[in-house]
Amino acid sequence: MTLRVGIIGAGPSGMAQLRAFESARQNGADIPEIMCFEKQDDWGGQWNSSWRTGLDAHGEPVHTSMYRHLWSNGPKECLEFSDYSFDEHFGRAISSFPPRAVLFDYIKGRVEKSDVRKYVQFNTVARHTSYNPEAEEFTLMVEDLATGTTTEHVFDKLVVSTGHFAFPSVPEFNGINSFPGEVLHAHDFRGAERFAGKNLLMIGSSYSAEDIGMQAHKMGAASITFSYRTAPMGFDWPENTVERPLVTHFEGSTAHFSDGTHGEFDAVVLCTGYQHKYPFLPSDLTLKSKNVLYPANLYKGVVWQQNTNLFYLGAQDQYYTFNMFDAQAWFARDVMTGTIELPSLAEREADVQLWLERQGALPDHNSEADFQSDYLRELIEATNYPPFDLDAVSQLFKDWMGHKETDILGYRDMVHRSVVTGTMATRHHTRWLNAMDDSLGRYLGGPSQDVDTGTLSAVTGEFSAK
Ligand code: FAD
Ligand code: NA7
Repeated sequence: MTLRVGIIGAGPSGMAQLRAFESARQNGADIPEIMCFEKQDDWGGQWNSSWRTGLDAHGEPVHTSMYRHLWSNGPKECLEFSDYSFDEHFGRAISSFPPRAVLFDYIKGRVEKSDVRKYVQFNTVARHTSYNPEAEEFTLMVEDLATGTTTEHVFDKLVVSTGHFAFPSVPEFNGINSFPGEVLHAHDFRGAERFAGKNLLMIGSSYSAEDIGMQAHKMGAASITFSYRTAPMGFDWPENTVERPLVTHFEGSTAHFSDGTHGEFDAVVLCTGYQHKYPFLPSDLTLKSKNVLYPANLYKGVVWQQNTNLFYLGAQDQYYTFNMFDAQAWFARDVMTGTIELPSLAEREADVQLWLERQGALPDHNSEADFQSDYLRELIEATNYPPFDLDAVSQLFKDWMGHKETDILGYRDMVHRSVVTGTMATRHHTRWLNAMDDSLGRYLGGPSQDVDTGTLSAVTGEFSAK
């Protein structure tokens, strides 16, 4: 009987799984029966952004956490598909840090060129899964959100690619319930325009805090205060930005910090991360993890240890994104079809332990990038995913992190070289700080319509303010 594969979620990870099978088909292989379920009306996951917050038109939790004016927070050269380059998609060189719409266009371009959309049922949410160990089959119940009709499907292999940045982690702070201004989690942030002239408190010290804080600066916030739990980010912030240790409590619009300082704020954005949440899975198949580079219980970061018919894609914290999902999808495909034979549970456990020990000893961000590069190396070496120079990408990550240290507002103006095509990125026509139109047309269009009058960028010092 033909293998039956179910894929839940058609974000970049689910799209990678579809592409992996398509690539095998193009190489002459027989491929399984595939069904992919996507609760939104289009693919692209986080990149298929929405103005909505809370519940969507069907009463489902809104998935995306992306927002207006979101530009890539890492060089595009670090996430480039090795079988579909930026040059191939755009027909010319572009800059290294494109806005959301441009990256969305890129990931859609690859799958639109293959005939894989037919596998995806849109507006269809996974509701419930059970596993029959005797038959070695999953039964997945899905709901067609347009009609409310539920149906059951039986699969030999199940791929969970629903992402893990959609269900916010929202801690409690004493007195926050009487804070008179706006309090929101980063998941519900859609644009910083309304923070112009406001004093803003951001709790958290990772990517969301940094980016939303600097968006607010870009849009004219009066001041930005970051409150950290473990360690400050320590960038060379603009003058209106400070870092404080954790909030101890709120009194009205005043936040008190653990170093004894306090401040008055108009709005609070909780940039406190996300929960892994898989409400359609039984507890014995559910990944429970923090946002880490190597979640326990997944062999090669992909295969569920106690049931090797279950696969998770994109479940780790991400330096690499699109190309890592590819490496995982190619690996998962080959395990599913038997091309890769899995070792025993004890051997898999020993392998996971080695990675966990190494993860536990990572001293800094540079070693984290190397760690994830080595992880990709293992996956790619095991499959026929087109290899690319992972050491060179690791170096790109380190250059990027160095640029952020030098100039947190200017690192996106830097250019990097593709390891896939050797093409050097072009400088964008408008510096990030002054780019106020993040549309695809504007990005690909001509010279600046924006008044390019920002502060001189320390990284890209060659620009002169006009
Ligand atoms: P997602 O993109 O989250 O896609 C999961 C899909 O599963 C969604 O389409 C969702 O609708 C669907 N789904 C969920 N539950 C169900 C269900 N029960 N039934 C059916 N379908 C379901 N990465 C970068 O490379 N560069 C960036 O600049 C960048 N910025 C980011 C900014 C933010 C605010 C966030 C949150 C993430 C950012 N990322 C960035 C990382 C991003 O997570 C990845 O790029 C990528 O989107 C992950 O792909 P995924 O398919 O694993 O998950
Ligand atoms: P991350 O990277 O998971 O970071 C979460 C942050 O939230 C991190 O700084 C945490 O501090 C902080 N946090 C978590 N819980 C608390 C509490 N209770 N109090 C204070 N601070 C807390 O999530 P992001 O949203 O920044 O990034 C996720 C993705 O979105 C990422 O891939 C980006 O590309 C965009 P800690 O350091 O653990 O003390």
